[in-house]
Amino acid sequence: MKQALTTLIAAFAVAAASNLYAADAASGKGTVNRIDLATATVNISHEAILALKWPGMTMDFKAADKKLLSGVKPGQAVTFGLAKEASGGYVISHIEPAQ
Ligand SMILES: [Cu+2]
Repeated sequence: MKQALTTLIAAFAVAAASNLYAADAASGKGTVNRIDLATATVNISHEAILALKWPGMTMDFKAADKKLLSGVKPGQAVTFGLAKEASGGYVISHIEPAQ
């Protein structure tokens, strides 16, 4: 039991270090242009996302929860994770200022 817990903590540490959470399909980097809390939407000019074979582009992303958008602001460089929805689309699962 204790060993299982240790393994779990180690797995989280690796996930946090790689900035790719267990449920994420991909992670990306970009700059925030606009945030619309009413619709939980953020517009980002993002770099290429190789895991999804997306080129760099400017687009709206829906956040899984609008609270995720409270830690970032327009003009800021950010890193973010994308989770795949049942519908096949991608939503922001986490987003934070770039280091
Ligand atoms: Cu895009």
